[in-house]
Amino acid sequence: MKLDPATIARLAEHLENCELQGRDTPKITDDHPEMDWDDAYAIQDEIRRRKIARNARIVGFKAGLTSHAKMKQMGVSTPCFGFLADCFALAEGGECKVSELIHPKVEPEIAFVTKRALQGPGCHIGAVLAATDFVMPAMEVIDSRYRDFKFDLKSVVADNTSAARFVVGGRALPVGDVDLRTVGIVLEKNGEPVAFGAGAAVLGHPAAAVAMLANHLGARGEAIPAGSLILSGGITEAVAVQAGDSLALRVQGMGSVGMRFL
Ligand code: 0L1
Ligand code: MG
Repeated sequence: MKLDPATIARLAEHLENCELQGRDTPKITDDHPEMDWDDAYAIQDEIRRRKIARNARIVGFKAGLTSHAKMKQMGVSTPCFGFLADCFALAEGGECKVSELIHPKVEPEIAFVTKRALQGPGCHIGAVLAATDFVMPAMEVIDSRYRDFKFDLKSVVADNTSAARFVVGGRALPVGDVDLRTVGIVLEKNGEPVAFGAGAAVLGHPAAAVAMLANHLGARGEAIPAGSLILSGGITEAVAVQAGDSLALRVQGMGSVGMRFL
């Protein structure tokens, strides 16, 4: 690690305040170009610790930048991982307040809910499918705290991978009842289809993203607990939204999930 504990705590407080106050900031590597991956995840961990200290519950995890479309959109080549707190969750069909956010975008995703703990190293798609209770359609609202989306991957990891809000809905299916590689999705904005894809856009199979997450956590001495909700990553590019927009995600055989931006 290159940053001292006081700097990590200060950067975590700064980024979390930006999140809570809906204001942007230059990317933190501008002032700390020496920052390494351990520093980036330590800042994210400190944000998680701050939320838990205020009685937030950690309900799961997210994988980000798991599709080629997202990697190309963001100019990066590796996935990243973050956590999900209960305060990020929106009701199905509910409202997302744009005034609380900076520049939100929506990603169509497949959510996994685990019935058994998963821990790397050596976690693979088969282990993920065996440990999955059910899968559901999900939309993630990402909201990078970095001004004009100008960031690098370490800054993004420190910023909890732009996590802001999420909604799950539709049909909760046993994972054996759907082929997550070929399942088709349509994302609609104000009734118009704006993005299309299939599950295989996420690392060939969305469960591969969950396996990567388990291996990432295992390398840090952590696991995915039973009962976790995991967002496996955007199947398409993220779609920018503004107040007044209605978004719906339709997933073949799994129903739909929606939300409105106010
Ligand atoms: O969920 C994600 O794919 C996170 C992406 C992080 C970068 C961004 O803000 O687009
Ligand atoms: Mg995402």
